[in-house]
Amino acid sequence: MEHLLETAQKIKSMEIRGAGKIARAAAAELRDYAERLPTDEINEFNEKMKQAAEVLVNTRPTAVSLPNAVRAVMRYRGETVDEAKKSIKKLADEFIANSENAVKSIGEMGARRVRDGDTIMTHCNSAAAISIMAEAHAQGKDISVIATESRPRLQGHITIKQLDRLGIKTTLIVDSAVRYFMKDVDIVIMGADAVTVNGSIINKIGTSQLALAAHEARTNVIIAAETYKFSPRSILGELVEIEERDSSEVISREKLNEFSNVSVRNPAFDVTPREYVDLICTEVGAIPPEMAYIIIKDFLGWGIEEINSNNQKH
Ligand code: RUB
Repeated sequence: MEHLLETAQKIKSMEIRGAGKIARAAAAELRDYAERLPTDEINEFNEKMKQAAEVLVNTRPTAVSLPNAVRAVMRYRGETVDEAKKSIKKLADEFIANSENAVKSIGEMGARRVRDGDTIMTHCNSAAAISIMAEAHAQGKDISVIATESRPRLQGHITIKQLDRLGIKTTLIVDSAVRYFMKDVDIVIMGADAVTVNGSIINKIGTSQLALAAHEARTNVIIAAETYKFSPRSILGELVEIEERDSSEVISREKLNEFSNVSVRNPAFDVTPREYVDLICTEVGAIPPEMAYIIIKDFLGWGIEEINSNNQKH
């Protein structure tokens, strides 16, 4: 359990972060955990796997990719521990490979929407969104990017580092400057932690503000999201839980203690309504947000009964 708890801690503390990476890390951890389990008794093995799955799912509440990845691996079958381990390995490896391919396909599809000379605005750090920018740049399109800092955890610094390595001209701005610069922007490209059945996008706090500014300026907003970021449980009417993180990410405890009447709120994500989103780029096609239901029903491969009987969140 020790290694599994370490991985869980890395996800909690955001050493491993970003919805896609979290999902792949969880799938890999379940596979390796199963491999290490010493028992030959299948019931005990299954029980231990269930506990491990629960530990991983409970690390961060918002990225639906996490329970979806865990679910994909926990569909394993086996009469014996050996069979179960083989099945888990196959499912986890498949999930990871599909996920990596999905990010690549999204890049290829999304790059078609980027024109030569475009200025792109992005928020936070999304591998799927960056895949689009990287592909457009690789195709020889002369693009530049405006990247927000993404307070409080400054994931924008990861983004500018990655774009710089790719040789893409990038401008770093503070989050509150998005509307100021919107007039210079041709297209907004961001990622998602979750997409609900009504086409709402859950992504890093500030995403909805940026989308609102883009909507006002009639600038297109593209969301890059693999199908495993769509929330099956939203079909049942459930809302995606928005993670609220510690106040120390915003202001030091010491500073906060100087005040008597001040509290801090630190939601990590917000919800962008579908009206502000032009297109969601998934690996199975670029869709209008109104079509989220089809992705959940036809591509995620979950039956309603299965969703209903699953007690895990999302
Ligand atoms: C990351 C974030 C990213 C999405 C998509 O939040 O909001 O935009 O997870 O990322 P955090 P990707 O840093 O809190 O995990 O496309 O890499 O899956």
